Amino acid sequence: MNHELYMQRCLDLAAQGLREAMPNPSVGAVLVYNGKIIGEGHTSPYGGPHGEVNCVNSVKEEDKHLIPLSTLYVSLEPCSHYGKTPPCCDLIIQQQIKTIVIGITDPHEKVAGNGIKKLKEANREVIIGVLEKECREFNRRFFTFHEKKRPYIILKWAQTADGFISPSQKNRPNDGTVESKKPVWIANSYSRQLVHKWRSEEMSILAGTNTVMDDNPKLDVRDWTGPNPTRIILDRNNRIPGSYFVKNQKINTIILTEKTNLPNLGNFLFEKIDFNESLPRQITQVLYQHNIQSVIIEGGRQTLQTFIDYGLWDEARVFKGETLFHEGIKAPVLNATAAKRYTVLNDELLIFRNHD
Ligand code: AOF
Ligand code: ZN
Repeated sequence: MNHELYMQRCLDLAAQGLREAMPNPSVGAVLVYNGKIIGEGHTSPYGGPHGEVNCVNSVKEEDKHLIPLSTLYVSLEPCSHYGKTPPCCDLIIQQQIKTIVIGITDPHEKVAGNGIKKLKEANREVIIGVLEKECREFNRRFFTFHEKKRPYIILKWAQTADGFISPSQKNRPNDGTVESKKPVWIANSYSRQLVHKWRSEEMSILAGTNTVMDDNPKLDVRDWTGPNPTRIILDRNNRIPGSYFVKNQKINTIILTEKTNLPNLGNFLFEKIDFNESLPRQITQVLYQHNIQSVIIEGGRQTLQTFIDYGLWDEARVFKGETLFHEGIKAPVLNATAAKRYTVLNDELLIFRNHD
């Protein structure tokens, strides 16, 4: 049996809709009759039909009679509950599909094995755990969110060859005006474009007050296509000026502050947290409440280091450029061994994973 081959096809299909499906998982499904794929699909953008539904609907009229004789491959346990859509299990049972091969069980508390139970109770053959590791890795944001009750956390920074993430203030081309806050680049333009791709893949992006004050970043997706992540900004005393890019109200933004009674304006929200208490837990709790499944943290040093010290991170993506700053703000210290090492033109890119 080519279980792994068809499950891989499910994952390839799911990859076409990962970001759009969030905060739902993206799930691929394939119907195979006698060694031939007669239908395939993946989860539609959030709120739309699930992968199994799209797969069944894709079968040509002349092949419809083959559905009950086919094996259904699906990269996540079919759902058993009424959410925004009816249960996929009911569809599978109604379509008389006899064999279902599942990548991994769904961690969502409303499903969590109930889909498999329902199929077995209907006397269907259920095979579980084909490419399980790969299926978990693919929807790792969704799994982390449901299993750990927090978003998937990605740390990102670029450091110079001598270990700095920004130059000392006196070497910055900055006279205090917004326009003059020109970035001092460490990574090359290809690495920078990759960062925009990464931003388009996550539900939110976080930056601390100092980074916003020093760099006036836009924190949007410009050099890639895809949605802007929700901007999460730390602004304890509400001191970021209204003229700064993060105060532009077109992009969904959550400002974490200590001030009370700040008015929410459309897609611009204020959330109060206690800055005298440890921040990572409180930040991830706010994100959890907003159903935000992932966050990419782009600085500054203090914010990144706090999450590292707290052990609250899943991936760290670190660029090492060729530039030297000699002095400035030191790069965060990460006690982890490099999992993967790449080169992006002349930059080195290290991707660390935190296995807690
Ligand atoms: C599936 N196939 O393609 C996906 C599933 O609100 P709903 O109806 O969209 O349901 C969302 C939940 O369903 C989600 O949290 C997860 O447990 C499951 N997602 N299940 O059978 C799919 N995307
Ligand atoms: Zn479903």
